[in-house]
Order: sequence, then C-alpha cells, then structure tokens
Amino acid sequence: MESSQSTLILTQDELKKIAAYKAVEFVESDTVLGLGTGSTACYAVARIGELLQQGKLKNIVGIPTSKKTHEQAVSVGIPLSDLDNYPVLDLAIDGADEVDPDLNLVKGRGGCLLREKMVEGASKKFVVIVDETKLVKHLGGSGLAMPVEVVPFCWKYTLERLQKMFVHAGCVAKLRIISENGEPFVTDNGNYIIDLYLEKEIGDLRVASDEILRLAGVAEHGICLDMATTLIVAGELGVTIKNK
Ligand code: ABF
Repeated sequence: MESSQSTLILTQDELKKIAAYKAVEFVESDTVLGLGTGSTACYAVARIGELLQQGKLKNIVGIPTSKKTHEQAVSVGIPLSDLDNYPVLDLAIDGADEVDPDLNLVKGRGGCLLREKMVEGASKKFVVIVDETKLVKHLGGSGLAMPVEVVPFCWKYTLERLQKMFVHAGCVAKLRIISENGEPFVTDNGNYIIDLYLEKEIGDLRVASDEILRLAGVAEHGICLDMATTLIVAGELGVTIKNK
C-alpha cells in the first residue's frame, strides 16, 4: 500500500497575511499606531480593525501612510489622526520591498515612500512584515526598482542627475508610468517617482542616501537605514522574528 504525504505550500499572499497577523500580536490598547501601505500592511490594518470591533483592542489612534490606507482604516473602523497631532507614535507596522541582513530596507515600489518614512521614522518601534521573497543580501540586489520621489518640475533633469550619480553601479533611471501613453504615476503628494535599476551594488548606502537627498528636486528616496526595529518574516518553514 502506498502512503501519501501532503505538503502544504502557502502562497505569497498567505505568507504576507501570516507575517501581518503576527505583527498585530504586538499591538496594545491605548497606543498610537503607524498604519503601513501595500498588500502586506493591508492585512495588518484589516486585523487591527477586526480586533477593535471585537473589543479586544481599545483606544487605538491610527496614523495612515497613504490615502489608500486612510480609506481602508476608515472602512474597518480605526480612529485616525496625523503626525501634527501625534508627533510620536508607539508602533508602526509596514511592509517593504527588500530587506538586507542589517534590517535596512528598500521601500516605495508601492509609491508611498515619503509618507511611510515620515510616519515610521516618528515611531518608537517599527515592525517590518514581509514574506521571505523580500530578503536580499544587499539593497538593490533584487534587480528591481530603487524608487526616488521627485517634484514634477524638470523631472528629466533630476532623472539624468540620478542616473549619472550611480553610473558606477550601471544605473538606469526611469520615470514610473501608469499607462501606455506615458502618463506618469503621481504620488499622494503630487510628485513623480523615478525608479533606479542597478546592475551592481550601489556602494555605501549611507553615502548614496545622503547624495540622493542633496539633489534639489528630490523629495525622498526608498532607502531606509536604521528605521526598522523588528523584522517579521513568513516563509514556508514558519515565522521568524529578528530584533535590531
Ligand atoms: C509598502 O508596501 C512599501 O514601502 C512597499 O513599497 C510595499 C510593499 O509591498 P507589498 O506588501 O504589497 O509587497 O510598505
């Protein structure tokens, strides 16, 4: 007789949900929470709303990192405010596009990096939630975009400067577009996104970060150094939690 062994393969979406639910276990009543954006953070926002409705969490104030998250939080009944009223947050939960072994991040492929960095940078604790596909040896190493939010004014000038800045890393800079006729993606702040595609390592991340920010026309970039305090990774073999 043959014995059959079934292996449970979880989808990337299921892993995102597992990481998000684990993070929400760290949420306590009477706290101010940064609410992230993206398909992973979305699960955390939904779960927080559910726990509020069940009375298992009380007196939460959410600070959303995007218009989209604002809408979702309202729809699940999370009371909201902003950084002007709550300049210090207890905890923020959000996803990331890449995470390196030192818990440095690339954010912004969802286009909300500026607000995310403002809100999460104001939080005493920042829990990053990802599925294992987001782990990289070095930032920019996935071959995917390193986003930079720029003002629309003379964006081509800014794009060329950014590309030249990282020519040593084989950088190709592209304006993020949302349609075939070249319509640019516009952020919640009315800005554009320039995506940097790197062939090689960018070099010292702190130097790169400072250099990008010094360029007039840049509003913010997606490199997040020393922001994450905890990383929750959901993978096929379970959940791992790493504290900085
Ligand atoms: C946000 O959501 C962003 O910083 C990042 O771009 C994105 C991650 O996307 P997802 O959770 O949908 O994979 O946190």
